[in-house]
Amino acid sequence: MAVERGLRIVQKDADGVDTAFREQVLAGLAQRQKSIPARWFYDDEGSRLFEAITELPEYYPTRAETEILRERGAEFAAEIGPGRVVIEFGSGSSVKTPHLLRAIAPGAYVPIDISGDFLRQSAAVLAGDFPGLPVYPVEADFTKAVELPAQVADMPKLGFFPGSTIGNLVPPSAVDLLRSMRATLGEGAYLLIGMDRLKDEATLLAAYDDAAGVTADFNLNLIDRINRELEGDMPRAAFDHVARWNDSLGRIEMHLMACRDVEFRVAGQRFAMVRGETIHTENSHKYEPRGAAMLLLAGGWTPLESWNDAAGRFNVVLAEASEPRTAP
Ligand code: AVJ
Repeated sequence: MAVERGLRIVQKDADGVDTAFREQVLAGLAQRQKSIPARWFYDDEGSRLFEAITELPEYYPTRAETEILRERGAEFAAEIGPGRVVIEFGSGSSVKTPHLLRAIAPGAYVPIDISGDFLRQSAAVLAGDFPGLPVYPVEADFTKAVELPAQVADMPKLGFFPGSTIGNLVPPSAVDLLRSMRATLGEGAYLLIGMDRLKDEATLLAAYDDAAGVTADFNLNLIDRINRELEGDMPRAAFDHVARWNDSLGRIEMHLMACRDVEFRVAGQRFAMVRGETIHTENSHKYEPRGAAMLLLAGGWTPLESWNDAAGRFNVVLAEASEPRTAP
C-alpha cells in the first residue's frame, strides 16, 4: 500500500508500518554512532513544532530569509527578468513564495512536493492570490530528476529552494541534490537558493536550543513517533535534547543524549545506550559565500549574485546552470 505523506511516497506493510522509517531507524540505531535521518522529524506534530520554531525569538533564519525576499525584490527582478516559470522544490506551505512571485512577474509557478494533499491545498491558496498566474503542482520526490509539466517545457526556468534545507545534507548529498535540480531544470535555468551563514557560536546554539524548549520538543518528538509507529518503548525522560556546534565541519548538530544508562526495544529489537551516548538526529550546515559557491559549482550551478539580510545572517544566492564542462 502506498500513501503520500511527509517527504516521500510512503510504503506501508500489512501492519500499516512505514517500512522506510522502520528500516532507517533500525539501521541507524545499530551504528556505533547512532543516527536517524532528520526527515523523520516531520510527522504532524513535528511539522507543527517546526512552524512554532520559525516564530521563536532565537530562530533567526526564517525571519532573515523573509527579509531578503521581501526587500530585495527589485534586484531579483533586474537579474532574473520576467516570464520565467518558478519551480519550487519542497514547496510545503509556500509561505515565502508570494514575495518572490510579486517581485519578478513569473510566467508560471510549479510547486514540487512529495506530500500531495498539502501541495494541492497550498497551490490552490496561492493560485487564488495570483489570478492569471498558471499554477501546475507536481507531486514528486525532487531528490531525483522530475519531469516538468508539458505546459512549461519551453519556458525559461527559475528553481527556488528556500529555507536553508540544503544545509540538512552532508556535502556529497547536497551536491547530488543540486545535480538532480540541474537535470530537472536544464540548460539556461537559474536557481535561487537560501543558505544560512556562519556566525558566532552563541547565536547558532541558541537558535537550536531555545529558552522555551520548543526545539527540544521537536527533537524529542522523534522518540514519541518511534514509540507510536514502531512499537518502541524508549523512555522519553531518559533523553536530553543537545545542540552542538561542530566547528571543523561547519555545522550545528542535534542529538538525543541518554542522561542515564538505558535499554529499550524498537520493532522487536533490543538496544542499549550508556549515559552520555547520543543518537545524532540532524545536521544544519552553515556556509560562507566561498563555501556556498564551491558547493553550487560542484552541483552544476555557477553563482551570479547573492543577497544578505541587513544583519548578515543569511544568504540568498542566484546561480545559473553551468555549461557542460570544457576545462578540467
Ligand atoms: C528547516 C532544515 C532549515 O536546519 O534550521 C530547525 C530545521 N531544526 N531547528 C534548520 C530545524 C531545528 C531547519 N531547516
